[in-house]
Amino acid sequence: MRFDVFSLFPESLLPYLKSSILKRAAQQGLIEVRLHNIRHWATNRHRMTDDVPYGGGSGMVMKPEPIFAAVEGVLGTPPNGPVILMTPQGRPFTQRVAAELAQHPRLALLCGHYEGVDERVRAHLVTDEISIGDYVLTGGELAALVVIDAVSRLTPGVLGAEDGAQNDSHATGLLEYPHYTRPAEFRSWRVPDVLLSGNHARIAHWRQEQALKRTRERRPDLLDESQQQTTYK
Ligand code: 6GU
Repeated sequence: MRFDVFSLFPESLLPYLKSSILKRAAQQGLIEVRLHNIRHWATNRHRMTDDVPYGGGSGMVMKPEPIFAAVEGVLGTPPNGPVILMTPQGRPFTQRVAAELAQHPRLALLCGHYEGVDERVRAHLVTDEISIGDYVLTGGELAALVVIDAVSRLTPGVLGAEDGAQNDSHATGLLEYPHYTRPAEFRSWRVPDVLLSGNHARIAHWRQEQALKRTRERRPDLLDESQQQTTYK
């Protein structure tokens, strides 16, 4: 899986990409993340990447020229593969969307900043828009990291075991059952007997029951099959 990230602050993604599982995945050649600074494609006198909004109002808007030049320069004209704008106005990011994106060999992630990007970028360059939740971030960089992380761990080989992601919360449609490790007793709190029983059928049954109970208590909305998926563009 290859990711091309377009941002005014691409270095802000580095520490996370250089840690733990994503670092190892990149070292093994399973993922490749290329970071592109949009400012490098700004050709005006002060390498300006934003400007005041037509019609007035507060905040700055990211100019279209450097964004088109950056994305088309890296991905061709028209761009090869999805070009995803990270924005609170996008479709909600879910495990299902992560699985859908993981089917592509290559994703471009465009991080907005300030009040947003010129509408012509959304209308004529971007093929998808994603939000990671109903709150507003200062920019799309953290959201891009969230997408890279969730999609990478669905990329074959990135997680240790072949079926590493199969039982995740949300992958099954349910929250995960409780996990325990040694010691069997810690500060008088004991691990449930069933998990020490060695009876794999009983353990599987208990886990399924716990997953259902937990989902009912915490996220009853996940059990509601009438839920609809948002589609976009
Ligand atoms: Cl993708 N970007 C920004 N700036 N804020 C967000 C978001 C994205 N998703 C939720 N809030």
